[in-house]
Amino acid sequence: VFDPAKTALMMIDFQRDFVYPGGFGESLGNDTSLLMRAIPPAERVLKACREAGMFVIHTREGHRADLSDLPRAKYERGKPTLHIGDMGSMGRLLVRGELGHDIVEELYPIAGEPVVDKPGKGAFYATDLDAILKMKGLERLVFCGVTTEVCVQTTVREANDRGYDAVVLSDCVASYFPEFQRVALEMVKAQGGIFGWVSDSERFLKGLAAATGRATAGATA
Ligand code: C5J
Repeated sequence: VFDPAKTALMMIDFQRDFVYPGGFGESLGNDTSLLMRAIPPAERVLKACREAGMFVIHTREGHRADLSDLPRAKYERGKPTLHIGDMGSMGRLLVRGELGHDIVEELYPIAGEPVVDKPGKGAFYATDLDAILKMKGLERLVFCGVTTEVCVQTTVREANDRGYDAVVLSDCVASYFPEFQRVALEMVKAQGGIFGWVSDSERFLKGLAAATGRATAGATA
């Protein structure tokens, strides 16, 4: 049971650079097809949330064109064939304004949906996300996005530390590593939901339909 008026849908980093071949994710040696599986269920959730009038926020991981906000410690991570800022087939990897940095068509933001550009893994770090949520009176966050164990989980932890309830929709998040997908979700909900909990798109859509049905019934009663 939840109040859609106090709940935001968080769409984390559904960027071509992570999801499509030729982007940053593939440059790290990953198979991006595993990430593409999250798109259809996330699309259903996004559509339903829009219809219900829920607040939707999108995030994108990336950097300024001059890379002045890219720490050496991040630039040097992994053993990529290309680094952040290098030219790939969809433009410079993880650089704002490039094709690869932007969100896939199926989940593209519409007017009224803020896009939070973040330099880190967590969406609260060095962004105005907390201010937006507080301004809108939002207390609960529903998570879709990629990747489960990196930017999604980091943001869920940050959210809980800041006093937000967080639920992750298991089929709407994805990892390049099936084992990480499983354990990342286990971690969230272990110990009675140590920093969040886990649901899936079907259960969420049922809950949303019930909540909006109740709201409509209340309004017409
Ligand atoms: C990664 C992300 N995996 N959005 N970023 O580097 O999870």
